[in-house]
Amino acid sequence: MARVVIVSNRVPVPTERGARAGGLAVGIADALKDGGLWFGWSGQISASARNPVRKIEADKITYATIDLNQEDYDRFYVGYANSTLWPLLHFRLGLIDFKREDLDGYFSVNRTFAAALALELEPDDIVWIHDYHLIPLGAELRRLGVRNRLGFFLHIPFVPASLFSALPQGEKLLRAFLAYDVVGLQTEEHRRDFLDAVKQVLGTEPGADGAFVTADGTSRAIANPIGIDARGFAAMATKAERSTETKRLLSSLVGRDLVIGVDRLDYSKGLPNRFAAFGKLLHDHPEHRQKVSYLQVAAKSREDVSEYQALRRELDRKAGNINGRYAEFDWVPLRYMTRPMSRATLAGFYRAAKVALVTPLRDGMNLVAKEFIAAQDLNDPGVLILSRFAGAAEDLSEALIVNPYDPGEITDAMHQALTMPLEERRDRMDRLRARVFTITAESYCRNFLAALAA
Ligand code: ADQ
Repeated sequence: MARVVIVSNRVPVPTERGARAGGLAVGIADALKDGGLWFGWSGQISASARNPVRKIEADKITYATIDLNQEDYDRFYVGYANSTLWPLLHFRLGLIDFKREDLDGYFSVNRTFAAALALELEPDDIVWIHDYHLIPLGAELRRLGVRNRLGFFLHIPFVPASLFSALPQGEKLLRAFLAYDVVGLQTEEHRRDFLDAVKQVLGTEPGADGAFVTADGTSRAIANPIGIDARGFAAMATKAERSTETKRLLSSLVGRDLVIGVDRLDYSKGLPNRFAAFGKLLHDHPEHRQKVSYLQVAAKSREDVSEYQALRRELDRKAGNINGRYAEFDWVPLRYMTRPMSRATLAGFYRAAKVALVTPLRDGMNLVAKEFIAAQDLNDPGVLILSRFAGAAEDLSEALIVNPYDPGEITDAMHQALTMPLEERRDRMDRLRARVFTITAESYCRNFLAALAA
C-alpha cells in the first residue's frame, strides 16, 4: 500500500500533542493510523531559518519539521495567511490587511516547504496537503517535477466569486488549486462557490461531477465533511464525568444549569453577539437569573494579529458589563476564561452542560458542535444551539439553528433550550448522534484518500 504523506502548517509532534487548541490535528491523524510521514512547520522561529528538516519517529509515523525565520513568520503566517486569507474566506472583507510583501512571503515559504518536502518523497507516496496556509504548495511541488498524487483540503469556508474577486492577485492563488488531483471542501456550499470562482475567474468550465480540466490533467472538487472520533470522545466524556475537574465544576454550580461555549478566541466565532444574547436573556427573562451559569472558554489564539487583540479587549469589557450588571454576591452569571483546557476536561464539561452555544458568523465545519453531541448522556441530554453559518449546520439540522447576526435569535433559542422537555431533548439528540457517529474522522480520511487514489 502506498505511503500517506500529510502536510499541514503546524505538525503535532508527539512531545506537544494535545497541548494546543485546534481541530485540524485531531481530525486528520486518522489518515496516518498505518504510519506515514507528517511534514510541516515546527512552530519554532529561528534566526538561521529554513534550516534542514528535523525528524522524530513515533508509532510508525515520521514527523518532519522545518523552522521559519521571523520575516517568514510575519509575512506568511501573521500577514497573508491570517490577515488576508482568513478574513477573506470568512466573508470579512473589511478586516483584510493586504500587503504585497506578505503575498511574496507566502509564496516564498511555500517554495521552501516544497523544496524540503520534495527531498523526502518516494515515487508512490500519496500526498495530502491541508489548509489555507499551503494552497500553492502543490503547484510548487509540480514545478520541482513531483509526479505523485496530490490532494488538498480546505478546512475553512470558500466564498462566492464576487467576494473572492476582492483578493488582490486572486487569480494567481486560484490557479494554484489546479495543480491538485483532488480539492476537498467541507460542504456542498463551499464546493459550489469554489467551482463557481474557478469558472468565473479562470474561465475553466467544471463538469457536473466537480471535475475540471487543467493544463496538467484533470482535477476534481469534492465535498468531504470532517468529523471526530465520536466513540473515543464519548468514552472520554463518560470517564470524565467522575474527574476532579467535573466534580469541582458541578459543586460550584450548586444545582444551576450550565450553558457552555468553547472556541478559539477568534472573530469568526461570533463571541460578542453571543455575550450580547446572554445579557439579553438575563434582561428579558428574569426567571433565569441565578438559575444558569454560562461558562465561555475562549482559548487565546493568533495574539500577534492586531484584530485578535482588539477582540480580546472587547470581550473583556463585555464580560465585565454583564457581570457588573447582573451578578449577585453568590452568583457570577458569566465565567469567561482565555486559558485552553485539555480535551478530557472539556469532554466532562460538555456532558455536564444543559446547553451549548456554537454561534460562529462563519465556520468551515466546527468540531466543538460534534464533540458536544458525542459527549451527551442520552438519559438527560443537553441542547445544541448552532449557527446556520457553521459548515456543521448542513448536516445537524436537529440542533436549534440560529442566525448569529441577530443576538435576539440566540436569546430565544437559549430560552427554548433551557425550558425544553426531556422527551424533545432526547429526540433531537438521538438524531444528532446518528450523524456524528456516521460522519467521523475515520470516514473523512477514508473518503478523501479513496478519492485521491482513484
Ligand atoms: P478551528 O477554527 O480551530 O478549526 P473547531 O472546528 O471548532 O475550530 O476546532 C476546535 C478544536 O479545538 C476542537 O477539537 C476543540 O475541542 C478544540 N478547542 C477549541 N477551543 C478550545 C479551547 N478553548 N480550549 C481547548 N480546546 C479548544 C478549523 C476550522 C473549523 C474546522 C476545523 C477542522 O475553522 O471550521 O471544523 O478546522 O476542519
